[in-house]
Amino acid sequence: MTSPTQATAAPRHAGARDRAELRRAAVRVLLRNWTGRSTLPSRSLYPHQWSWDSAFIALGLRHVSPRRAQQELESMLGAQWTDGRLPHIVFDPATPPDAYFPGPGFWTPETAAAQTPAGTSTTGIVQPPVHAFAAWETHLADPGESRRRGFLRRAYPRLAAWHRYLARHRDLGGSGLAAIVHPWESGMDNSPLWDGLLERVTPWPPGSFQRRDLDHAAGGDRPTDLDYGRYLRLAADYRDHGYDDAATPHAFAAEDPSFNALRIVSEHALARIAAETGHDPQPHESRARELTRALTASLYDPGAGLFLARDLVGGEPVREYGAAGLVPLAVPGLPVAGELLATARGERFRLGATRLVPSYDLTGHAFDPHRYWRGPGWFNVSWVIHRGLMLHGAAQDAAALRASLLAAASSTGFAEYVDPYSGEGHGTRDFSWTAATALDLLAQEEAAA
Ligand code: 9WN
Repeated sequence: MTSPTQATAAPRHAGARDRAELRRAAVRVLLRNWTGRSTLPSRSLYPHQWSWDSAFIALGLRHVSPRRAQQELESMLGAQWTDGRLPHIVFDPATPPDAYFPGPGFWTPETAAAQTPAGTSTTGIVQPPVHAFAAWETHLADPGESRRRGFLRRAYPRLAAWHRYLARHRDLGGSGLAAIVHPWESGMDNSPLWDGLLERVTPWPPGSFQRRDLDHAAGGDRPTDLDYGRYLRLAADYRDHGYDDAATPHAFAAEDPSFNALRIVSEHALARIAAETGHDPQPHESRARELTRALTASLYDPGAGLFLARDLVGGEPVREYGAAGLVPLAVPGLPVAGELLATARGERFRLGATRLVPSYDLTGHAFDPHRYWRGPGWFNVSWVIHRGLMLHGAAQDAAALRASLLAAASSTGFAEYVDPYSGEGHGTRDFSWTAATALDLLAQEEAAA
């Protein structure tokens, strides 16, 4: 493992030709991963449409084709359940059912079929609600085209229903914050934040299921079979209770600071979308303020200078420090932004010395620079933190992180995640949100020049 003292600074500046080449390469990735109605995160490892991936992909696509970015989001919104939830995966009918595990046969039959649009096959869990934010930003890329197509007019009721689902069905702790009921719902699946909570879950026995991810990625970069056994148990229990949040005896339930912070960012965007489409923005603005208060009161830990997740089964804060706890930096008007900035620059995350923001505490007992969400840096998370740095006046840190993200996207062939010290790529390559966030950062870099 590379030690912190060996961390090398990423090149800060690149020439115009390098930038143009990087842009072309990023566009090529998004074109290759486009199916005709949405973008696959990866043709090999993730051959379907994923929920929060689509939102990040739209943020990049809007610089290439605002219309395609709209379609990306419309395709996700088109798979909305009758209760308002947006599923974490929309299965691509053109992909063989056994190309990804757990595939459509695991999730959809019987219970879910009644709640999904006809002909659509989805999972029943969710992912972080970045969609309203992505929809608003997509609109801004070409407001004329967006209005002509009635993009926001059609999207608003669906986005509002999605947020209503979270408020009505996922406030399992009674604080107003939404609970996740599966680690996959955090999007940071294998984070050490969830280790203690998962110990209560009886895993499916090894050998009772056939993973497909290891056909496409190194075992040392991915979760273990024990993790998978637990993921499957939780998903099957939820499925077998009809994905009914009140009826399922959740063995895993947590308030995740990242999920809720992204929800607040999207609630602010919903207010703008409401105003643009002739609806009342006020309820969204009030909810964003209330949720910011609840997030800070319930999950901020002054001793750590970081937001912690809360275990709703055990009723205690989770004393593990992850990048999820820095994501609230993207929340406008966050009262503890200064403290969070200090933590980002401190020894746990070493902003400026690391290539991307590490997904987990560099000094933590479970830190691993290569394994899935247990240390490596992810481009979408760093993109959100970059936005937070800009929002809270840390323009220099933001510019350095931006340059470092672009250098890593380029040198790794748009890797899924990178060693936070060396910048070495891990997971799959030609990964869509890596290309999409690079496109957006290139546009921001150009605007700042
Ligand atoms: C399970 C698609 C998704 C991302 C998640 C990431 C990974 C899936 C997996 O890939 O999760 O949802 O099979 O490991 O953790 O954030 O949305 O890119």
